[in-house]
Amino acid sequence: MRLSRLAAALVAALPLVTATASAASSPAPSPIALTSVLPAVAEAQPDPGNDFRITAGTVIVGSGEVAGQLAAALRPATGFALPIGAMPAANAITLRLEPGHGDEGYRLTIRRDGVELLATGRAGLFNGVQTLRQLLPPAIEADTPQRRKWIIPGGTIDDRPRYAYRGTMLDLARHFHTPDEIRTHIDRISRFKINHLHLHLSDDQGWRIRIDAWPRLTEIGGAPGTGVGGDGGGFLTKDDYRGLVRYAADRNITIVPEIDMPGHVNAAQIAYPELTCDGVAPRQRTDMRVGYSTLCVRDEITYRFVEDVIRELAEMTPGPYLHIGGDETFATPHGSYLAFQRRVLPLVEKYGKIPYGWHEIGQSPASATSVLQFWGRERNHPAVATAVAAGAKVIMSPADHTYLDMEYDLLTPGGLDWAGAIEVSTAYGWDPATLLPGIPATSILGVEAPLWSETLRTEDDIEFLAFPRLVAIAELGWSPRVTHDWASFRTRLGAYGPRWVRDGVRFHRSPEIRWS
Ligand code: TNX
Repeated sequence: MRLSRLAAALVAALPLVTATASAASSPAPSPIALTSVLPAVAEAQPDPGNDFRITAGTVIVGSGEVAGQLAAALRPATGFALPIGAMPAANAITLRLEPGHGDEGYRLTIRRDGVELLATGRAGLFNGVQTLRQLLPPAIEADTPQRRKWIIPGGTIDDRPRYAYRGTMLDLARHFHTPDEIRTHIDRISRFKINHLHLHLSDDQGWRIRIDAWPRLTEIGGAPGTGVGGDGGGFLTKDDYRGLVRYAADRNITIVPEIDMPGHVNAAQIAYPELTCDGVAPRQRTDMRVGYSTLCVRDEITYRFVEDVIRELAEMTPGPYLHIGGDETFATPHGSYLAFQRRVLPLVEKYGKIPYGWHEIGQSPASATSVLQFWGRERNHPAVATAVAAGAKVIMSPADHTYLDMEYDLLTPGGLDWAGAIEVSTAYGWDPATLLPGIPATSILGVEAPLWSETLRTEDDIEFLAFPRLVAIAELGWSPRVTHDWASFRTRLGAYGPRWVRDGVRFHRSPEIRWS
């Protein structure tokens, strides 16, 4: 009797013993869902029994630069060696090129015995690596070894962008940002598959890029005190700029340079008074008004200046776009504006670049081969519709949804308010394909969120206004419309918070989001 009771107890305990034994040999399931990625992935098939665990014996297999980037991202927190090899191996994360995944798409397969990342080219591999990093726990962001299990949820992701252009802009003219600050920003934005960084390099307050043929532009326009309110100042040398172009390219980001003209040129005219119609240097302006300056459209020297600037910028810019501004030209008569664009838009093409400008350039018939950056708040825009019908393409930056320099609400510090307060739900709550009636979806190249810098100086200021809103714009640009879902977005964003905390990013803790 006693014996059989003992036997029964033993039998009852058996499954428990077995369960404990199997838990020790296979990892606890990943707490992270395959679908938790920002921006949302196009397709995901979870396979919960098939999680992969990174261990001290894991190797990274791949011959290109992205394999090195992955290893560098995972080594600090795991403390593992994660050697890189070229030959197939067990317990490996394998990166491999294979046609059929599009310019930037990738396929990620995660199984107990290994991870495989496939892409047509380097850009797709880079994007897949960003996804992989988010599938690991937030502690992976730490820069010292963390004692924990590194489990990646099993399954397959097939991902690709909705739009080819997903951008953001930094304004170096109103407040200069140093190359170091720009590199840090590039690191942060590249995590969300942003692939263009537009640099606003000149404005009334300052001129921030060296042009050899017109050296006083930066000697005077980049001097100390040329930021808004007499702050800061500074400029990029050509080496700085080329270095940034390379740094960005390594992170799948194309630099888009902008010289704003024919308005927003006060700094240039102080340096070279011959660029005004009366030849008299204007007084220095570091206030925040716009629309008071204009190049002298009837003078030939204006076009020598513009051509030199375009040529030198094009020479150091491998990307396809050259942005010529064209906004808020209240001091340029309409006819003069059209005459200016008729000469200047073809000059951009002469130097091998696609002309890109604020949507006002759409008033010019010469803009048919250009890209218009729509920044308006109005939704009916006949001039833009006409330019698009003639062939122009559009990048969507509606100020009331994408302007990262607008305040979040009445209480948060920094930012302007002319386009309204923009909380995360406002940044997320629109569709680039349907915002402007009469613009066919095929004419829209993508989205961009500009960050004007009248009210910001430091890296912290940049981060606070950019994050988390920029992630909403990144998702509108990357993820298929069928994935658009505020409830899902805010959950995924809330779960991302600890990564920014680990990474030292001073993001806005929006009350709309439940931050974990
Ligand atoms: C409008 S948007 C501007 C900029 C200002 C910005 C401030 C656009 C094309 N021009 O000159 O910096 O508002 O939000």
